[in-house]
Amino acid sequence: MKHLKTSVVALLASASFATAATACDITLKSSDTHPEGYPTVAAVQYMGELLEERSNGRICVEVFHSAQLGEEKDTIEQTQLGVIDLNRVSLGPFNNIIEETKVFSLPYIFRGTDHMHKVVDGEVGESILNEFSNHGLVGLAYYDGGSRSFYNSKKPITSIEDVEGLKFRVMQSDVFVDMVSALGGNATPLPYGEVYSSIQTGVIDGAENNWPSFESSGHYEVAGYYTLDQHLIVPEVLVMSKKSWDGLAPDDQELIRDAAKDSVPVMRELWAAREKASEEKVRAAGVEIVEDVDKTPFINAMDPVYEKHVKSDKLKDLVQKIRAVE
Ligand code: GTR
Repeated sequence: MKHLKTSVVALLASASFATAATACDITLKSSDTHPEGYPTVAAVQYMGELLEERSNGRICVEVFHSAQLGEEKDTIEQTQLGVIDLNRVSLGPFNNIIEETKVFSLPYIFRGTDHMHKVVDGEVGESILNEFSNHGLVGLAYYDGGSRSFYNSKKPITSIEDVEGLKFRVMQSDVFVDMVSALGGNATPLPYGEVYSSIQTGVIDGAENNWPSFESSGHYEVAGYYTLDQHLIVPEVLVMSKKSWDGLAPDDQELIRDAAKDSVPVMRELWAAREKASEEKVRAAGVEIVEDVDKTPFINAMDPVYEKHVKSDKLKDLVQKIRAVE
């Protein structure tokens, strides 16, 4: 723990290392939709620091934050093509590409953060990371993505009945479209970067996300009602282009894998701190928070989503294994 704290402090103190990337033999270009300072961005920068140190300055990572390289769906394609080397994304946008990732996008599949950590750190997590290699990618590590809940500009959602007829943006995955439909709402899959203006102009009534994203995106400025129904805990994932990966020596591949894994505990610590800070900021801004919503009707409404998306024996087995993790 002491070691961890020191690492985080070191990371925060060395904000300029990304610019040093130009001196390296290999500079891995990494994408993230979030701004500088967001835990996912800081974690990949930290991974880059480890890599640079352990390769004696040969391998560096340059993080292009704030969607500079594009929206997630497009950057995933670019990563498969080898134009982008590393990509930190939600697992959600992979659902339509890699079937197995759907199990981590099922509403209420995880009982909480501890359960999610145990699952992604265990056999199921490893097996899903391995699936990426059949799709031009290498799965390196899971990061935290908190619990996602609904927010909107119209009214407080105090029960499932309030969802009826509301228009929500979801990430680009059929699982989330069906999830909102099952609750009686209407879902529109949209890129993250279009959500703010879409709420502002009334194209949609709201969206759903965790505290840090709700805050850092500024969505709380245009959607003043947030209901903590916590329907999703979708892990984030750090992937590498298989094209870039295959061009590296096995020893360097190992360095990358290890640096990615070693960034996970640091990320979890940064995440926990940012969740608190974002919550404070949103509350201070006067957003109306519904905390005590009865989740049971939300959970019960999800049966059709499971029926539709958990069809094959493989997915059924994965769901069973996730549930069995204590
Ligand atoms: C965030 C996640 C992003 C992105 C975004 C979204 O929580 O960190 O990777 O997926 O949600 O809703 O598009």
